[in-house]
Amino acid sequence: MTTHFEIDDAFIAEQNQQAKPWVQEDYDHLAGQLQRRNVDIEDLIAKARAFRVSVPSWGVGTGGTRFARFAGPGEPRDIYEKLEDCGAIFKLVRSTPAVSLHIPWDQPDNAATVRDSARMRGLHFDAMNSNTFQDQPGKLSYKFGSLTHPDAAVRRQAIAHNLECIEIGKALGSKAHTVWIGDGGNFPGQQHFRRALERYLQSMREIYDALPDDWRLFIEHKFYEPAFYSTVINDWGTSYYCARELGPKAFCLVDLGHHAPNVNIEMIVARLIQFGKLAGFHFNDSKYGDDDLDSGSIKPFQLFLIFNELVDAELNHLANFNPAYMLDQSHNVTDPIESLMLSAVELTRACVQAHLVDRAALADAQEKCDPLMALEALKHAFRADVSPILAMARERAGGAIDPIATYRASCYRRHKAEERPAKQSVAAGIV
Ligand code: RM4
Ligand code: MN
Ligand code: MN
Repeated sequence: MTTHFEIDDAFIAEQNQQAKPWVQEDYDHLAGQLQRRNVDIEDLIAKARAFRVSVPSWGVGTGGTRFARFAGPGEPRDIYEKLEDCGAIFKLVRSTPAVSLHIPWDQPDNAATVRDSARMRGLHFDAMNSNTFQDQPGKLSYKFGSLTHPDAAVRRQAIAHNLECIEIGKALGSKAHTVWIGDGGNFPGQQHFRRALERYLQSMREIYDALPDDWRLFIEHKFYEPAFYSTVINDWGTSYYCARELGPKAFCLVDLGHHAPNVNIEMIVARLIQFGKLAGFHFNDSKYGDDDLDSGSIKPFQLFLIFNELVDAELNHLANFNPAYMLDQSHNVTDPIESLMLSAVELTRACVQAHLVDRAALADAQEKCDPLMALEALKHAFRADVSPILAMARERAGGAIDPIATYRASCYRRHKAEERPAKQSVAAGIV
């Protein structure tokens, strides 16, 4: 039997020893600065330690574009190896204890074994994701749609697949199911808009009815791709309408890449919070479309503004506010483990910065119609470098002060390259 390389806690602690003195110095300095703002740095450490974001199983493999996929060494070849990589991420950053699975990409051969393999690493399962945007061998084609296909037999097949995902999720201990469909049209006239949406609701009702009482159903909208003219669940308004039609267990999931450029996403988030229908997020970043770039890499201020809404809702104890945080990224040119770790760190950063906002000053500026000071209240928090807080929070939780340096020093990827000889693959697209 091959032994599988793991990054052990002693190695992390040893690496931390080297970085600890400067972190402590920066931390002490920041603590003093924050004190002048009447902020206790330990409160922010607590916020950083409480932050959780789930890792997508599909994110640990190298992604790809429509043109090519450049596979990296030691890529995970099955769900167990994906869990190994998720375990390594969790060990180093400590904020990612849950994994979101995609079926059939992660079709478990044996649910109990998969569950044990996760548990062994301190991992559990977050929302399930169905896939009716790709054909499966021997099955009816989704070329012209799935849950909204004109042919009832295709719709039935797509519904059955979603029900199967829920069954798998039950066996794995998941509590939510995310539905994203690629259904739509490439040409004007191709699809009857109203009829397609009616069919969507009909199909989703069956999925909703199969949902256990303590589960939630997440509806994910996206304005284009793979359909390039129209999509059935194109925006948050349509998603909200459907969630309301379906019932109290249905919510709207916001994937940051699924909006037209320059759309005010933080405002969409605020609206969904206000209406008690925010499911949570697929975090990523983008410049042009559904680029699936690393969180915080392109528009860190937007990310901060989104967290500003989330923290505001949290502090106000709003009803139905329990967002699920997940990453949904495609790593084409980086080591996916490194990208996922940094993304988790960037999300924690935005969360901590948002907690730093002087909300009394912000409210005061808003009431006094003082836009400059309102912006300044936000910018003051956004400009703060909270890195020492993030590093210290990780270290106290047993993680790495510098996750990337520790990961590289461990030679994890080289070990995995030896353990996992690559399968021949020339496929484009996300794996
Ligand atoms: C879609 C959407 C879904 C994800 C697939 C792979 O654009 O973001 O959430 O599961 O991509
Ligand atoms: Mn997504
Ligand atoms: Mn997407």
